[in-house]
Amino acid sequence: MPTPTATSPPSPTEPRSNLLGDANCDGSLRAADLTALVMAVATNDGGACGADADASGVVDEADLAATVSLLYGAAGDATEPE
Ligand SMILES: [Ca+2]
Repeated sequence: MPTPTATSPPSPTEPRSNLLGDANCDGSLRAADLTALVMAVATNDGGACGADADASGVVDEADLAATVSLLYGAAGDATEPE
């Protein structure tokens, strides 16, 4: 039986994660992505997968807010003041 050299994609239509906010590339959006994004911003490494949550082309603090919105809802009850 052949042994795969890399982890198999979870779905044939989704070879790698393009999910916005999926900063840790695990294919789902959860609190761990926020941690991964904080590290990406802090280390200025450009992030990976969906780290550029606001699709601006750069991974920066704005993506933290965008990821929080994706995670918890932009119209949640913890909205920031204008
Ligand atoms: Ca961005």
